[in-house]
Amino acid sequence: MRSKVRFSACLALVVSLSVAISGHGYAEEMKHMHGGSAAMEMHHMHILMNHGLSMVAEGSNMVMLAEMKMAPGVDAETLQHGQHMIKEGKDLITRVLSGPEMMAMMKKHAKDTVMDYTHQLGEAMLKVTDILEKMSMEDMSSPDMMEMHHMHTMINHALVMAADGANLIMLGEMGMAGDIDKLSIEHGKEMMKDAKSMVTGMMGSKEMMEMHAKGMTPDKSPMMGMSHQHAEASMKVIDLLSKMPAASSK
Ligand SMILES: [Cu+2]
Repeated sequence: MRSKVRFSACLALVVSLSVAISGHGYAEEMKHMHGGSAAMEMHHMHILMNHGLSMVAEGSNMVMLAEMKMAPGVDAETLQHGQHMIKEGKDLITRVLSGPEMMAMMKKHAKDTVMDYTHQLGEAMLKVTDILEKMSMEDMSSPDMMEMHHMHTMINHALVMAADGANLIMLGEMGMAGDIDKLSIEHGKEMMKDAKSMVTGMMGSKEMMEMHAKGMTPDKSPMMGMSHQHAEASMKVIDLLSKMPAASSK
């Protein structure tokens, strides 16, 4: 009896030791489970890019908030932080798209559909970033300008929702956590749907139509023109995010 106990204790020690030692082996096994490392590695890149996009959107919202000049004590810092977020977010997206990890992946997987998708997504993200960088937030003088900037804030929020939604879908599709994966995927899809309807709702809103009727059409008002470019480019990103290939595909 005693030898049996000793034997099991010894076995437990051996098992736990080998688990600790074979961390690398576990990683290899995960790669195997997910049908090769390429898809998994690409999805981790997508998560980083999504984070970059969220940083840009949140940064832009902070810049607008600061330009609304409602809190003199903190506006300067808010503005600075917002601009910093936009820059860092953009740098992260660019870094993922053209860094050494991507270059190494390109050697083997340049022709994979996932790779093609990733670069389309990256391009669309950088387009929105470019628009937000160029958008002047300084003029909040009229109620119309204020209204437009509130719409930009909502559309930036839709970008964050879509990025979070895509992350939840990817996480669920990685199939690492059993039953809860299903909820993760479902909730991610809902976020994506809500993000889309937020953009279309905003662009087709009564307030937007009223501004157009007053003569502030995209061709006559530069800020309205910017607003429409921003919404269009954001919709492109959200659309691409909702078509993200499954975590197991190549
Ligand atoms: Cu408009």
